[in-house]
Amino acid sequence: PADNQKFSLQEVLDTFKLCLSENKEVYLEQYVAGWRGLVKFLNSLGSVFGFISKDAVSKLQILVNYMNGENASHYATVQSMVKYELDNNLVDVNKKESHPESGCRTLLRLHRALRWLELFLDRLRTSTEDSKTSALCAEAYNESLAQHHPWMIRKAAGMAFLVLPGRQTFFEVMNVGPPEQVVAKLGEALPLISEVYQITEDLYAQHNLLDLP
Ligand code: 1PZ
Repeated sequence: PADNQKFSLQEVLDTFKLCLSENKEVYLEQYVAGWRGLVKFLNSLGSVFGFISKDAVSKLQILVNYMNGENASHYATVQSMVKYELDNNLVDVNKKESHPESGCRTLLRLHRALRWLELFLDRLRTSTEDSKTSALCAEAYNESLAQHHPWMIRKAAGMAFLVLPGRQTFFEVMNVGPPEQVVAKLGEALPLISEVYQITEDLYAQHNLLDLP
């Protein structure tokens, strides 16, 4: 159907809800599905964001290839992926060598972007009618992802932020109804995203994976 490409915050919320197993493992399939929803949203904002969504899509594809590959069973959760790749020396730890596209390093890029999302959505949630989405977005970016990006990317990102739609349009694209409802939905979504982020962050910290090249 035509609205296949249409973003709904509810849908993303649902997939992030399904991300966590009973014992708090992160299912890769739902994680990737959650990101797919976000990419849809990004695409609906315009082609200026193409360079960002392209990178996200190519990283999702790397993960999907592992999930569908011969070692698929090890790529059920982030926890099983980390264990499998580390146990089998499939991760370049200090510099890019024979495994430049490990699942661990690929997911780390998305994980860092999830922190940006958390900060940005929280700013949107607590923003007022006259808030500028570009400023909210830039603040969230500078506090998170920017610290991992070289100058050129930071510049390009900063320029893309400038053409973000205003708060009202932004809320409309989320497809959840009037602003009060968007704010409520964001309040619902944030703890879920935060929990997935924190569990991944703790796992990566525990295994010393937070600086993978
Ligand atoms: C709603 C506005 C969207 C703003 C998104 C904010 C993020 C800006 C990120 C700009 C980076 C795009 C170019 C690619 C950079 C890559 O070099 C890095 C590192 O990967 P490596 O080179 O090491 O393989 N890629 C990333 O940091 C992953 C970025 C994913 C961004 C996904 C954003 C999804 C937005 C959802 C919108 C609701």
